[in-house]
Amino acid sequence: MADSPSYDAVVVGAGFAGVYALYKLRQLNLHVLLIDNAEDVGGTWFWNRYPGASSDVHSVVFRYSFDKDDLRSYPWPNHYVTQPEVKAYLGNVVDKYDLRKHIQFKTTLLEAEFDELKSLWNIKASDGITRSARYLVTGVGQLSKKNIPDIKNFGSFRGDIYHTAAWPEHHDFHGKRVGVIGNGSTGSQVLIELAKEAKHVTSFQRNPQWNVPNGNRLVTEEERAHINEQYDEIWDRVKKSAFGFNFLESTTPTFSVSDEERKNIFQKAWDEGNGFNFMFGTFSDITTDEEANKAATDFIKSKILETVKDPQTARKLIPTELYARRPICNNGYYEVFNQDNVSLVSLKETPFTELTPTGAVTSDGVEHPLDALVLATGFDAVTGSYTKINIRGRGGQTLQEYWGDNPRSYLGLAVPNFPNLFTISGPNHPFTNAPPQTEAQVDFLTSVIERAGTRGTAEATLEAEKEWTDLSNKIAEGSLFHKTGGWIFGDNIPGKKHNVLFFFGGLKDYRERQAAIIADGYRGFIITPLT
Ligand code: NA7
Repeated sequence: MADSPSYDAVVVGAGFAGVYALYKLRQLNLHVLLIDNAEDVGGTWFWNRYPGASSDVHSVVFRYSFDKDDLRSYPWPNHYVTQPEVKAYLGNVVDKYDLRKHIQFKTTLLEAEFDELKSLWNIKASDGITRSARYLVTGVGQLSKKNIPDIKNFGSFRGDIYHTAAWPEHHDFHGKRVGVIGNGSTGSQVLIELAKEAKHVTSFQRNPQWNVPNGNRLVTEEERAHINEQYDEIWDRVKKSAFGFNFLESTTPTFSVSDEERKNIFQKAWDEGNGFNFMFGTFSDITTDEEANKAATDFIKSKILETVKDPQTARKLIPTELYARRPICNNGYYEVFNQDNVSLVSLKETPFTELTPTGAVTSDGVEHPLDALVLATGFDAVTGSYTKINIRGRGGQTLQEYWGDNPRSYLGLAVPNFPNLFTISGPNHPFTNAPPQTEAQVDFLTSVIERAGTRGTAEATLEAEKEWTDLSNKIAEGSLFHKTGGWIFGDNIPGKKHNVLFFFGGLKDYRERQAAIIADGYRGFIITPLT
C-alpha cells in the first residue's frame, strides 16, 4: 500500500520543458507543484538576458505547437525572437492556462531522495520545506551550469565580471573597455551588441568558429497571414524533420551538383540566413563527409576574407577545424571586426597568463586594459545541470555516482534505479530545436505517468538504457561532430570525459521510436500500478 504524497508530481524548472510538463500534468488533473530558483518563468531564457540574447531558430517554430489559437494570434515581429520576447511568451502561456498558481518561484531544489518503501520522492527545497511527490520531473535545462574559465589571478580583477548566463537586470557599458571571453553563439551575439555601446570591446577567442548570417528581418503582415494559414503543415513538417526547424533538410550530396550550382546554393542559404539551414538545408553530407564539409568552409572562408578588412584579423577568425559544431549564426559578426572600437585577441596564439586588477595579460606580455569582463564561456552541458543537485535513487546513490564518467539514460528521459524520475533533456536527448524536442519528451513522460497512475511506479530497465546509449553512440560516430567535440560532447569542461550527450537520430526518428515503444506496451519500462 503506497502512502499519499504531498503532490502527485513536482516539476523543477520553469523553462519550455517545465512549463509544458506542468500544463500536461494538470491536463491529467494531477496535483502538481513547479519550483524554479528564478523570480519568473523563462528557465535559461530568464537568466541569459545579456545584450543581444536571441533565439536562432525562426520565431514561427520557436514555441509550443499545441495551441493553434495562440500560434495564430501571438505576436512575433521578427524572424527571431529576442530573450525578452521568449520570456514574455512563456509568461503568456502560463497565464493563459492559469498555471502560475502551481508555480513557486525563488525556490531551489536542493536534494531529492527516492523512498523505496513508499515509492515516492522526498524533495528538499531552499524554502526549508521537504515535500513528497510520486513523480519528479526535472526540466532543469541542458545549458544551466555555467562554465567559469580558470585564469591565474582571476580574483584580482577589480572591474565588473559578468557571465552571460547570470546577467544582471541593469548594466551600462558606455565609455567602458570590455573584454569578451568566448565566441560561441552567445559570445558572438553579445560582442555585436556591446560594440554598439562600449568604448572598446576586445574579443578573446580561443577556437574560431564558422559563422553565417542569421538573416533577421521584420515579418510582414502578409507573410504572417500566410504562416497562420499554414501552421498545421508547418508543424507536420517540423515533426517529420531531423532538426525541428522550419526549413527543408537537403537530401542532395554536395558533389552531385556542378561547382557553379553548389556555389549558388551556398550563396542562397547565406543570403537567407540561419546556421542550421546553412549546415543542413544546403547539402545532405556536410556533417558526414570531410570533402563536403570543406566545400562549405571554403565558401564561408571566402566570405570572411571578403568582409574583414584587416588581413591579420581575418586570418585569426578563420577556423582550421571542420564545420561540425553546433552551427552559429548572427547579425553582423564578421562586420563588427571592421569597427575601430573592436579588436580580436587569439588565445591560441597568445593565451592568457593572468588577470590583473586592471586587465588581462596574454603570453606576448601585452596587458589589455579592461573595465569589465564578460564571460561568454558556455556551460557544463546536460549533466552539469544535475551535478549541482543531489538526486538519490535506489540505495541512496546519486545520479552523478550512477553516471560516473558515462552519463546515460533511456530516451534522454529515464534512468534505471531512479524510478518515477523523468529527466527532460537528460543525457542523449534529441539534438533538435528545443520546443518540439521538449514537447516530444513531455508528451511521452505524461503518457507513462498516465499508464502507471498516481500510485504507480515506472522505471527504465538497464537493457533499454544500454540499447539507447549504444544507439546514440553509433549515430554520433557517423557524424563529423564527433571529431570536433565541444560542449555537445563535454569537451569544454576540464576533466569531463568525451561522451556523446545527445541523440543525433533526429526528431522524426525519435518520435517514431517513442510511438513504437508505447505500441509495444512501454517497452523498456517496468510499470507497476500500485494499489
Ligand atoms: P559555447 O558554445 O560553449 O561557447 C563558449 C565559448 O567560450 C567558446 O568560444 C569557448 O572556446 C570559450 N571558452 C570556454 N572556456 C574558455 C576558457 N577557459 N578560455 C577561453 N575561452 C573559453 O557556449 P555558448 O554560451 O556560446 O553557447 C551554448 C549554447 O547556448 C549554444 O550552442 C546555443 O544552443 C545556446 P572553445 O571553443 O572551447 O575554444
